[in-house]
Amino acid sequence: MHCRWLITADDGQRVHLHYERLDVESSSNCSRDRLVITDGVTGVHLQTACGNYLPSDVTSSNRSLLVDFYTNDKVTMTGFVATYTTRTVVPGRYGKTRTQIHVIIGDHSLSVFEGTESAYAIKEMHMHPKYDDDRVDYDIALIRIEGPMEYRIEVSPVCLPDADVAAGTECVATGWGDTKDTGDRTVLRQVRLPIVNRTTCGTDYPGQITDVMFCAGPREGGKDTCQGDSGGPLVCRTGNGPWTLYGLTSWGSDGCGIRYVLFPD
Ligand SMILES: [Ca+2]
Repeated sequence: MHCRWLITADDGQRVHLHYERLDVESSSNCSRDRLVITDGVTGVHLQTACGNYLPSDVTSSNRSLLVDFYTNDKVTMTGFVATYTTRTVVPGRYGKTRTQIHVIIGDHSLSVFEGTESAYAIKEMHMHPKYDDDRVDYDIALIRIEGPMEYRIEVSPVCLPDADVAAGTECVATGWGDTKDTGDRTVLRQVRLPIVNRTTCGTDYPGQITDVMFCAGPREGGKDTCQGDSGGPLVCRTGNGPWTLYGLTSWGSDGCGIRYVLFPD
């Protein structure tokens, strides 16, 4: 059996779905009975749910939300109860508003549904109050997601530093950004980048490196983050210590793999 509901809000509004109960046959990758939520306008997959765990709330990124319920005739459960509300979009300074984006955790391949992905609506977004568009200072924002996040093998927290990372330390940047045809960008990729001495970086980027930035990457180029990697993490560890988040991919020279990439300090 396949049931479909298309929920459409007025122009400029978003559909917010909240679950009261879920009681659907549990299977790996939800391959049997399942509830599938997609954005009604773009067709972007937002959530697949089965079993008894209450999924997180989900919000459409446009004015409509598509709810598909699939069930075979093998195991019969009581189904699901969900309610929806419509929300007005408040334009933000982020280019996109809070309700136009969602956070996906536990993903690896963007082209394959691996069953490890979970989508979250966004409760709050805070740009750094000192963000400077010209100098690209404080290029960082904080996002609070709706609902609790469960840690598991694909999803774990990262430590935050209490001191600067030393120049020369080999760190790791990750992302789904442009690979300039060096590999498949639909799969999460990583690159090792050494932290660059601040004076060296200031010499190579005269007048552009402020006190709240640092650089990473080999001076000769060849290894870099690229368009689409921005906002992704740069993590470092000392010895066998915990991986710690020191920066986020911010900006670099025109083109990729030419010189260092800059991170907010
Ligand atoms: Ca995937």
